[in-house]
Amino acid sequence: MKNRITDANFPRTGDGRVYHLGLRQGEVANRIVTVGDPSRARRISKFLDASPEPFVLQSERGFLTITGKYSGTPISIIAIGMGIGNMDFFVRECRESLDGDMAIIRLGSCGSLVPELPVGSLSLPKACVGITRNYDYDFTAATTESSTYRSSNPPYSISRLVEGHQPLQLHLKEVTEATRPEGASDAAVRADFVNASADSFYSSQGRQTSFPDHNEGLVSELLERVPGVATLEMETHHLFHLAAVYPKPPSELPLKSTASRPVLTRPEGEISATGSAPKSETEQEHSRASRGAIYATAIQMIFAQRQSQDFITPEEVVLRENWAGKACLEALVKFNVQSTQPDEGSVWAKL
Ligand code: R1P
Repeated sequence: MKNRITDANFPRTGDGRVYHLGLRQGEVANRIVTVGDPSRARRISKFLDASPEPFVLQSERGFLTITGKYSGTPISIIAIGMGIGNMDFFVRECRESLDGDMAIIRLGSCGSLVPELPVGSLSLPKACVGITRNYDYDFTAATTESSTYRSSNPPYSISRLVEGHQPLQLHLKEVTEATRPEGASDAAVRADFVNASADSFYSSQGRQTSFPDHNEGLVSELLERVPGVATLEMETHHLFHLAAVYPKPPSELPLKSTASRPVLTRPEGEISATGSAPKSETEQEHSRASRGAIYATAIQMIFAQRQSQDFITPEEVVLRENWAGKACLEALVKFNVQSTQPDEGSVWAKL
């Protein structure tokens, strides 16, 4: 830590930089592609406009932000590393560094549990569950009871479902289909499956190691309990959860009457996130805490097939990262996001 930090509740440096991502207002755009692997972020950033030259910030804690423009619209690509904790830092610290709506697409890798998603397929999950290890379970016990997941103290807990933002998900699917490259003509692109995000790559995803994880039946339990579950990774559930619970801005609150509300016009070709309407004073008060809506979806590249044990080749990874990465940028800039961010002083306004 090189800089002096103030405010223990939400730590920032004197010049307004958040503690872990190192960003300040004007360095992160309202449209964001988030990835795990920094090399994936760098690969996708090659599609950004040459001018203004993209801003690049590697934080002391390893978060990499690249902000520039794509087809003239400000956009950020942020590599966060792995796990729920890093997803939490990313969403919260970006949210506090931005005004207006946020549209976030996670482009990640994952494992597949179903034959419909072989290695190399793309899945845009409609919803997620979370799988967490239960630290109150006795992992030193000699055996795992067969009924253990139904017991009051199971070794793992499977959360209820949380949905992603469907308009953004379906829009991204359309763009992905429309930009399919040669060499991926037979790759499945699905938007009808559920994803499970686990708090470990190993134990909470049912992998067997020399640790006594009591997870032999976890994957079959997951498949039995969660209809449509097809993929396993580590971050998307938390992204969807934070987006879903974040206070809605006034334009998204249920309206008592729409009779006198004028219809908002949007630029042609833009996708509307919601049916926005003007704000009443009551609505503004109601959602004072909200800095804007958070729309989140994900596109996942199947790297591993847990049934066949297949693993993707490096060449197939490059092709999919380029394809899906470009589709994310394309989809985000065509998606309507209400930004109240001033261009003045921002890194994307610099030429
Ligand atoms: C595990 O290897 C990592 O890969 C997947 C998992 O969610 C986890 O972060 O995603 P990324 O490829 O985006 O990192």
